Amino acid sequence: MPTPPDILRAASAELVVTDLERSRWFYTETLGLVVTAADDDALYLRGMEEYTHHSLVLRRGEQPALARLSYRVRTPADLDAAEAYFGALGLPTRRVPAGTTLGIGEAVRVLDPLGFPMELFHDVTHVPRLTQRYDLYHGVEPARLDHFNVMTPDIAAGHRFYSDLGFRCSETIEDESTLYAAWLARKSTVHDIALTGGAGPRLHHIAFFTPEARNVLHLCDVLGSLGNQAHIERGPGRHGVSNAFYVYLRDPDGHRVEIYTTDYYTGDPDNPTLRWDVRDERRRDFWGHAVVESWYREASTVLDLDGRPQQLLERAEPHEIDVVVGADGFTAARESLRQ
Ligand code: DHY
Repeated sequence: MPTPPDILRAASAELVVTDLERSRWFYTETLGLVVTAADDDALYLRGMEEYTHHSLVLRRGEQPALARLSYRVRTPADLDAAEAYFGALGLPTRRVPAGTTLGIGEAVRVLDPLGFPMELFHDVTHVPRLTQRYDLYHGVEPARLDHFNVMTPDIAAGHRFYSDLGFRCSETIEDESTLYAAWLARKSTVHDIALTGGAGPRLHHIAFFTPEARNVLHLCDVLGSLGNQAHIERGPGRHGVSNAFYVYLRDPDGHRVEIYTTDYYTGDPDNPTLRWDVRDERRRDFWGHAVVESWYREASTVLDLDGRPQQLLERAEPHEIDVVVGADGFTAARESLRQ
């Protein structure tokens, strides 16, 4: 096999949204992302600690969907490596010229074996640092895109694909026979991508890192004050997996966005994988709070390289929500509760 491309990090996502003005309100006024560029059909957004053009593109369209997950690679030569590597796996790849997405250089697009449209790029437009423009901070004071979370039926297959591509697995949820979820990283955090078991390919969520837990709490307070509490889906709380403080929101199209802070360093190459038992009530919420059913079941449509919605493949293995009792708060597997 050719050597895989050297991926640095999850760098940006492109979401199709149906009402660009309403999405602008949600992502800029409510969350506090900064507009790098805008035209009639798209918004290019970034956090306060992002020095590359954008980490989120919102593009106007008929149906809400994920158009693309983009990763930055270390050198321009990694694009050749990507074409050779994905080509050898028999995956459909496309090289697109610089500027196909505003601010992004030449890129390689590939449909990964899980059905997700993935893009790799190196060259990018750098933009002014806003890190110490405290006068501009608002909303949840988002620092940067942290990770993607995708829903896929076969977690073991996804784990294999990303591990071969050089991702390190930081944590899993499993039992004796089944892998329910996995968290994998290229940068030195808990993840750049997480795999959640379910019908797929669907986008479970994208996540932005915020400086402190108080930012998450303040956002929830503001959403409540303005009567916008329906945007809060799960949390706030402390994750078991990752140890991060979190809240999950749903944007005006139902795309899920996580606000995430204070996970831990994973950069040592032999960092051990933390394996959570699916029966441990602390794995998803460290305080044992219930996980709402919508969080397990709902996710965004994913487009192929030509912009067509992908067919869903059902999960053959047990669903996590079916092996825990309704909600995480009850802890035990169905079987053991019955005894
Ligand atoms: C978990 C989910 C995430 C994440 C870290 C940990 C586990 C969970 O609580 O569901 O989305 O970023």
